[in-house]
Order: sequence, then structure tokens, then C-alpha cells
Amino acid sequence: AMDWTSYHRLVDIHGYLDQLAEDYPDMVTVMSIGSSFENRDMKLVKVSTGTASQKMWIDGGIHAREWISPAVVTYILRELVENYEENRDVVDLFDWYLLPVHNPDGYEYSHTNERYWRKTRSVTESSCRGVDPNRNWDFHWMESGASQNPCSEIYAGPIPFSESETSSVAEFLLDENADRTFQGFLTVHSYGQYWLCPWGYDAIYPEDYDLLEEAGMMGVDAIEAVFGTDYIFDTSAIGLSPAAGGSDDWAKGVGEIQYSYTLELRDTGFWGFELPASQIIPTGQETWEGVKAFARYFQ
Ligand code: 0X9
Ligand code: ZN
Repeated sequence: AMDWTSYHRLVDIHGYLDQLAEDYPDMVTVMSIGSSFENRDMKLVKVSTGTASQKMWIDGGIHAREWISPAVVTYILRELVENYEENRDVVDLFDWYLLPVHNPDGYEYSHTNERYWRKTRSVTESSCRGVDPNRNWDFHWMESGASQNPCSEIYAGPIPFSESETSSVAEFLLDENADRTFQGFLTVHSYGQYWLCPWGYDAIYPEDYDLLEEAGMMGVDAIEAVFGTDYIFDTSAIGLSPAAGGSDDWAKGVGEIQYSYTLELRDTGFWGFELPASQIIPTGQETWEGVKAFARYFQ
């Protein structure tokens, strides 16, 4: 069974998804929406009580070393499913689409070989492996904060959507959002404690920034209310620094999901990517409160 007292390997996370589908067949569906470069499944879980007319996306683990991200996305999944009775109002608002490990090859590699691995594990003409999957999306690709050097940590890839891990998700989202029912897109990273909205590719505000801020600040205020963890709300380019080819920008600019955000979870750098496992539960608790408050903006 799953727990949130240690960081788990991919098989255990995927096993938990399958277990939920088995235990809650009326509510939970697991599907593979693609394969990674090394042929691992990209397992997506859909949580639906059949009452919702809108959809919400949450992914984790697009960057391999950000282990708190898959841990928190599965924590949110548990709250949605195993704690349904308590969270009913919020769960019923959406069909929830959760992809806990967006970059399964990189995630495994960060466990077995190199703790600080960030990218995918694809092979190119270079001896350096992997593409930064958050520089690889086909929207203002390579315009800022990205590299054409295959050895760079922010290598954008030879072409947009060179990675099956990003193109599979994009294709799935275009299909599922053909009816424009996706309201929210949350891509969960670490670290820094930011709730970021587009744009990331340039230091300009989207024309609906006020709305994005209003909804996002619901999340920020709810997170801060739990343990006092400080979060900053801003656009990615202004709050962090410009970086093009991110999934958040694509989700808004191409995928037509208006409320698209990047969450940067704990901490602000003391532990960084090596956030102690003892912080998984508190980080899960505060983030779940943030997600609930954000979701209620759409009720
Ligand atoms: O640089 C990134 O991809 C994200 N930060 S991280 O430290 N987790 O790597 C921030 C992405 C923000 N969004 C865009 N720049 N589009
Ligand atoms: Zn990241």
C-alpha cells in the first residue's frame, strides 16, 4: 500500500494508481497516455463522480529530481478518492485528470544513478542525454531561457515536441479539451514556493492576468493559512525568469486552458530538491488546501 512517509519508485506509484482503480471502479480510471523514451508507461488517472461538466488537470514529476512533486500529486489523488466523503463538494466540481509522473525515465534515473537529474533520458546525436521537457513545448519555443546545447540542463530539444513525454500529453489535452471544458491546469514542480501564471516566455502579463491572479491567490491564501508557508504569486517570467517552451504557457496559449499555473512547492532552498520525506505530509496538506480553494473558485 502507498504511504507518504517516504519517496516512492515509479512501480509503487503506478501500483497505487492501479490499486485505486480496482478499489474504486465507479470513480477511478487509469490509462496510459503514452510511452517514455525508454518505454515506460505514462499513467494518467481520471477521477470522476459523474456530476461534473468541467475538467481539471494536475501533473507532477516533469522534472526528474523534484521528488516532492509526484509525492504531492499522489497525496492530492488520495484526498480526492479515499477521502471523497469529506471533500465531496470539491471533488464533484470537476473531472480530475492527474499525471503524477510526467517524466518516468528521468524520475527513475534520479533514483538509480544521478539524484539531481532533471531532463528526459532520450538519446540524440550528442553524447549528452535528455531534453528539458519544460522547454520542449511548441509555443514560442526557444525564444528565452532555453538552450540548443544538448549538454545543457535547459536543452529545449532539436525541435519542439521532440520528446514523446511532452507530445503525448499535448495530444491528449487537445483531444480532451476539444469541447473547451478544461478550466484549470496545474503543473507541479519544486522548489521555491511560488504559484506562477503565464507568461513564462516573456515578461508580459496576459490580458486576463487579473482573473488568473484572483483564482491563484485563492490557492496561495489557503496554503499560507495551514502552516504559514509563504508563497509568491506572479507570472513565471516576472516572478522567476523568462523561459520559453513550458507546458503552462502551451496549455494557455495553444491548449486553450485559461487558468494555467506552475506550482513550485517547498522549500525556498534550505533542502531544495532533497526535501526530507518528513515534509511530504505537511507539504501535501497545505498544497491540497490550496488546490481545494482554487477549485472552489469555479463553483
Ligand atoms: O524552469 C522551469 O521549468 C520551472 N522551474 S524549475 O526550477 N522547477 O525548473 C519554472 C517554469 C515556469 N514556467 C515557464 N517558464 N513557462
Ligand atoms: Zn521543475
